[in-house]
Amino acid sequence: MPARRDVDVADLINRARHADPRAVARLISFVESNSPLLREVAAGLAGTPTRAHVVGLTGSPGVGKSTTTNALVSTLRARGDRVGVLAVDPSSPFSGGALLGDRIRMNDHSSDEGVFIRSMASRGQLGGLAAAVPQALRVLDAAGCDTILIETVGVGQAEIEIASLADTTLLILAPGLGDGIQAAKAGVVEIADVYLVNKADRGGAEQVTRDLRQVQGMSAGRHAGWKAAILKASAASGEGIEAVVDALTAHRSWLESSGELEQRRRRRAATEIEAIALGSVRERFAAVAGPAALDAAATSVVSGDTDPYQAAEALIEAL
Ligand SMILES: Nc1nc2c(ncn2[C@@H]2O[C@H](COP(=O)(O)OP(=O)(O)OP(=O)(O)O)[C@@H](O)[C@H]2O)c(=O)[nH]1
Ligand SMILES: [Mg+2]
Repeated sequence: MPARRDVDVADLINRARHADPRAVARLISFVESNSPLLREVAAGLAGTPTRAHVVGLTGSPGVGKSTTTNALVSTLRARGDRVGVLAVDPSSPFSGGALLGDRIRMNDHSSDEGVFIRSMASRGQLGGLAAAVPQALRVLDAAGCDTILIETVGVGQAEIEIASLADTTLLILAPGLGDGIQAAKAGVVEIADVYLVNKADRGGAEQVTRDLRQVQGMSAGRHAGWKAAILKASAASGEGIEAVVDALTAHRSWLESSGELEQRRRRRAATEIEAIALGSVRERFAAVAGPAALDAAATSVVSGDTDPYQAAEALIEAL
């Protein structure tokens, strides 16, 4: 690896714009490791609005997110799309991308030049994944991806947040996991734009569909103008996946015609800016209020020389 000063960011971006997979990988690794070069990268990528349709896939462990991602990539490729896949693990700060990479079953597409596959874990990025994911999306967008699939691991608040960074959220469920009820509890039913009951080749898919319809009837949905379709498929064989792609495309059209796309993207940018700003404040705070400074302030509070509000003010002033 060359030293940092040897990196020609402009050249990397130029190569990424020409869909060079190594340049794309390099830029996303800057995002993942919170490289000091990121600001330069972000500045270089600005100036072109996002083109790609960003689809977030979420669902409990084992429902078939990776298998579905793989099947969607096949169908999208057959339709002539260039596809980006971002596998995100918000819950494991230490595993890094490598472990996660093992979990994505993308072998079918590893030699396809029209597919970019990257994985990211939350390794201390400034602003966390809320800031990092949009930047990775920009890199994939610059590389000309028509569709970008974000696969998150597990269903929890963090995963919901990541999925919400997408234009379209696909919630996957499967029979045998008590999934309809689980999804309702986790509050994910509200954020979905399309539902997929996977493993339809197994018994119980009908029941999950019925449960889901019931939960859907009780929830407000993400937007009044769009009623999320409930589809069934077997991602493992690919059966029903064409219809999923159609539903995703229909949602994209609706987003555009309703003005919702613009709104979602503004919300996404607002979240991203906030995450970067707060991350930066936190970093600066850590610099002035290291363990020693904090310890000294704590000692004054304990001894009664000052009160905690005054002590906090003094630290904030030092920013
Ligand atoms: N019968 C059947 N099995 C499937 C189908 N799709 C996926 N599976 C199997 O379900 C298991 C889990 O699939 P994954 O795609 O890894 O699920 P995931 O949601 O990505 O799992 P995590 O990443 O661990 O949360 C695997 O053994 C798949 O082969 C399907 O359509 N039918
Ligand atoms: Mg998976």
